[in-house]
Amino acid sequence: MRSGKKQPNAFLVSNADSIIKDARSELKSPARRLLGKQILTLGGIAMLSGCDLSNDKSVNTMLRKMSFFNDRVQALLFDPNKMAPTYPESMITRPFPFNAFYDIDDVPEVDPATWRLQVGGLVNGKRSWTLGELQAMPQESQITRHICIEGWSAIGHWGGVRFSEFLRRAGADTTAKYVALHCADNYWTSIDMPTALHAQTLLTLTYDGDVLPPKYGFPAKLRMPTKLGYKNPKHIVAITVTNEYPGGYWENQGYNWFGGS
Ligand SMILES: Nc1nc2c(c(=O)[nH]1)N[C@H]1C(S)=C(S)[C@@H](COP(=O)(O)O)O[C@H]1N2
Ligand SMILES: [Mo]
Repeated sequence: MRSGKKQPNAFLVSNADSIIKDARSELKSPARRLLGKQILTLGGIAMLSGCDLSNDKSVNTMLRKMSFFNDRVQALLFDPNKMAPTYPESMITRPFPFNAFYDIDDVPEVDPATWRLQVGGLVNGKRSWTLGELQAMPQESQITRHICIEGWSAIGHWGGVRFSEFLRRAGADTTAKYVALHCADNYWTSIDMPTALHAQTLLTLTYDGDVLPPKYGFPAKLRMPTKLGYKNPKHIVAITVTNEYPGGYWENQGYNWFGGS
């Protein structure tokens, strides 16, 4: 790895603020006002989380509890039938930005001849898929906005297999809680099942009509316009359907797990 490694510290420092801000904006929706604005003071949060906030440890415990609370609120608010905005071809961002936890020179080289997509966990008959098999499945495409937590967004054009269709073919237990996605660069993330089954969640094999280039995640990237950039794994090699919380590379360093956009 080279110098381009990023640290999540700045995010952690502003975590308290952003969690409170998130919670406030959740409450803007009329349905959520029931909860009452009065809890959204530090004192209210202390009461809600049962922490006295008198030292760093209790502040950390409070933040962790608020973060899980935030995940649950986001999961409750997620509408499986609501589509993320789509855009005309003229609005595609060119060139589309590259981002990873390393520099572009360190993008993993995946050999399509030997690459397999393993599917395991709560599936009916664990097996692996070749790139040819995925390419032979019905393909869809989308022009959607990718939003990175680091402060940029860009509109891109991805094509591939609807993930709910892939999960069906893979015999996944769609009543399970989580789908974990493991990548060739040892990155990993995990998502809730309702998002996995969302109509715009796409196991992408192409970018802008061509085979997905290495920098954008060759051979397969899970694209979810309903989730922030770090929830969209590139170079996927294995998928696990599970009821055990799998976390993720950035999520385990303080990024919000639900990561809705
Ligand atoms: N395998 C892998 N997937 C990843 C990442 C990574 O470092 N490795 N970074 C994530 C982040 S933070 C972003 S913003 C997007 C960037 O995707 P792009 O390079 O196609 O723009 O990939 C996401 N998926
Ligand atoms: Mo990102």
